[in-house]
Amino acid sequence: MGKAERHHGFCALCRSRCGCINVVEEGRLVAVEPDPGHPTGAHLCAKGRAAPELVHHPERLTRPLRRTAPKGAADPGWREIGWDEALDEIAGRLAAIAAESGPQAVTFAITTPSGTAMSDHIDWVERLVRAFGASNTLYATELCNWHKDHATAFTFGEGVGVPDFERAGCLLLWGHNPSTAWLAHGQRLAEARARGARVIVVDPRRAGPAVKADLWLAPRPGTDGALALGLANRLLETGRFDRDFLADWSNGPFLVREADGRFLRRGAHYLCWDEASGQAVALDGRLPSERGVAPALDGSYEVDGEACRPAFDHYRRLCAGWTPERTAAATGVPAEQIEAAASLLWDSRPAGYYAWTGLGQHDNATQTDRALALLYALLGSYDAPGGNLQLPAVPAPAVAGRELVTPEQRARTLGLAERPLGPAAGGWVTGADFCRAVETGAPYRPRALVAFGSNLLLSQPDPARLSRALQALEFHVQAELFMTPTAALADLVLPVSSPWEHEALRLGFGRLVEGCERVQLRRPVAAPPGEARSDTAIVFELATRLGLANSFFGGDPEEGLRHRLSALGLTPEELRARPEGLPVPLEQRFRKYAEPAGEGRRGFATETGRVEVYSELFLRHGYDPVPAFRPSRAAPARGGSAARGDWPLTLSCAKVTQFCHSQHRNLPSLRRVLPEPRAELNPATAAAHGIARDGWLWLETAAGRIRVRAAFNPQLRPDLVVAQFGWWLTGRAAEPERHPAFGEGTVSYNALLADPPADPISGAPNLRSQSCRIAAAE
Ligand SMILES: Nc1nc2c(c(=O)[nH]1)N[C@H]1C(S)=C(S)[C@@H](COP(=O)(O)OP(=O)(O)OC[C@H]3O[C@@H](n4cnc5c(=O)[nH]c(N)nc54)[C@H](O)[C@@H]3O)O[C@H]1N2
Ligand SMILES: Nc1nc2c(c(=O)[nH]1)N[C@H]1C(S)=C(S)[C@@H](COP(=O)(O)OP(=O)(O)OC[C@H]3O[C@@H](n4cnc5c(=O)[nH]c(N)nc54)[C@H](O)[C@@H]3O)O[C@H]1N2
Ligand code: SF4
Ligand SMILES: [Mo]
Repeated sequence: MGKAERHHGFCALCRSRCGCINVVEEGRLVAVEPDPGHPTGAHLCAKGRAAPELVHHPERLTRPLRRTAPKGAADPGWREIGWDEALDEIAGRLAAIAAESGPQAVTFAITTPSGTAMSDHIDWVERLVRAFGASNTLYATELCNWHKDHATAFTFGEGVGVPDFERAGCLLLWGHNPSTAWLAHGQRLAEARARGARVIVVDPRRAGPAVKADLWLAPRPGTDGALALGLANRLLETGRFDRDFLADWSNGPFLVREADGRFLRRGAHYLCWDEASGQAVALDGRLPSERGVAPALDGSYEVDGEACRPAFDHYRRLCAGWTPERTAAATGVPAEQIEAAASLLWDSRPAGYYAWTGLGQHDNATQTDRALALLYALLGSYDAPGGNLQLPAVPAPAVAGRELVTPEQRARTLGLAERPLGPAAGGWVTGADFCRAVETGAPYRPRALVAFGSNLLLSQPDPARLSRALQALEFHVQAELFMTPTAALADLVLPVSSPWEHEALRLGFGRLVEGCERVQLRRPVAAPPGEARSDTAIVFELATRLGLANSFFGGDPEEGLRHRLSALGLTPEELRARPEGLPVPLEQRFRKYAEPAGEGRRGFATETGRVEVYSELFLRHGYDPVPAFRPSRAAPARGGSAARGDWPLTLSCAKVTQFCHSQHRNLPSLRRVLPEPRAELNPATAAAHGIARDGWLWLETAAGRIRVRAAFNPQLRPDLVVAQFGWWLTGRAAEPERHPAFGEGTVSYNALLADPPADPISGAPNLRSQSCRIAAAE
């Protein structure tokens, strides 16, 4: 055995990006260990520790592959080709399609940077998409981060931020399980609890932090919006809300005309009712409190002959309908728990919160996000110490190329006409919109797909439909580590390096200001298998062949890196000499909305410059201006409607610690822990169906059925089943049996969802409150 070398790095496999020490012997990665000196290096999860199995996996792709058999053939007839041939062909085909049909005929897919190492490359990949002139990126954002990052901006003008774990008095986790999904957050939450912070978890499942929480609320899946309104109602009815914050910093005081729901304006100014002078006054850049104005938040007024009410009154009346009894009936959360949660939130301020896919994967997710954001606004903790913070970032120039997007390019994004405020506004196409355009050719037909990762057949709902759409494409390129069901449909497959095999720059690790300050250039510690290359290298090569070298630093990634670092006064050489990273000093400022800006204050980046209690933007688009709750809808039965009684159980899903999405089933140490797909259910429900502990069961929806093992969970509602998604390898890890992504014999959760109903604003399909039934399968 040679001498082991130890290299600083960070694990890029998920959002946590844990600092680590990579242990290398004779060119092989043999272990990955925590790096306690790193802002996120205190712990590693099993996936990070299993990295050597990933890096040196015998099934890694090693050479570019070309399909020689037609799509649909059982064997694609892969033939190894050289990189030049592959890249020349891709550039040639893309250029030809763009010349004939416009660059919008080429769709790109980008795998999630929260559950893969795509975070190493995404800026450059996005730059390629934008510079090429493409209008559509399949990015799973509607299933993943869009609500917390973009829907929240309808209320606060920016994304959810992160809770100030170290100073919060209360932490509210809503459909987010950091123990599984974000180790560094899980760790900070545990520390916060240890120093006495209170914790409230809203999750139908008692998992992760819910186990030790002060309060665990378990709503029926998809009823979160009603719960948020019911909680707000308790605070409003009892006067427990930060009235001063709302009066100065929200549009709650703005008068809304009864006639059309629009804000009352005088010239360019909004009006509020001043209780001090008993008349309507125009709001200007100054705060009401600075002008001695006492804005009304409730009541009805007549101004210039128009009947009107403050925006806040609309919200209050909406919430008033959500009495504890009605909320309890709608959500299944007992009224006492609703009151207890409201009290805990208020009494232990400042509060921080986080919500993720438990909230997002629903067909009512956008308004649920609004309802939760407004509940949070009532507490007055926004961007305050102990509240949700917008963290500082090192001032490196952005290279993702947003400035390259033309208005015409953006206007062509599929889904923009149907959902102008949704992901399409950012250039992201939903899976369903992509399929529809391929099927109908309207408004135009996507002809090619260039995918940087993504296992669409497993991660998107309705894989049968998606498979037909992918096979209808003229040209499909997939950059991958492994031959997945999705890659198997491609014309060309490109082998990519794992994060231990290429260099990557990380600007900040998000833990307090010290974490944000850390700039690290992770060094490769192993050679890529065969000819695998990094996504970044592929992007620069393609950009050069597409004549875009001018937008790509002459086609040289090193120059791109130098450019980014020069703004920080750093060079690649300096960072390479300091593999643990260097700090770029930053300052954490609080309540940035109150900072002076021009004549007034910075405010919030919304239409009204205030926290939007009432969204006139939504009203103009035909959506509820205050977040009325609409129950989620189950997918229709194939070929007509089935009787409701046929599908008596609710089906939801959650992630598991051992795997990310459809990945990692082939890593033996992880697979040993979780050998087969499981579904949690109440033992009483299992007993009623003759299903034994750990026994096999059929999980069936109107669209299909999968066979999974029963995992008993006595704390789960008896009418709920929570399954795992992403399974397609079910044999032993050494020789993984491959299952189809859909059809008989599949184990993929998403095959249970055919054309599920989608959120009217974001297009998020309902993945987590479906109707199902179960039967013993032994
Ligand atoms: N180990 C691991 N870590 C990951 C990933 C992974 O695949 N595996 N993926 C990464 C990515 S891309 C993401 S987006 C994040 C996701 O991170 P999270 O969203 O935190 O992860 P999930 O487990 O998908 O969902 C969180 C919780 O939502 C609950 N839930 C289900 N239905 C509902 C509902 O209707 N209402 C509420 N309130 N809760 C509900 C589930 O029981 C689950 O505990 O994780 C990232 N980290
Ligand atoms: N039912 C259900 N469906 C879901 C979810 C759910 O909770 N329930 N979660 C949703 C969420 S939050 C998300 S983000 C999506 C994720 O959807 P996807 O982005 O499709 O994620 P994966 O299924 O993990 O597929 C990622 C693929 O990229 C490859 N890969 C990994 N790293 C790299 C890399 O660095 N470069 C390249 N080129 N390829 C790489 C992997 O080998 C893998 O095949 O799934 C969504 N789908
Ligand atoms: S939580 Fe696990 S997979 Fe995610 S970055 Fe940390 S070690 Fe890697
Ligand atoms: Mo995600």
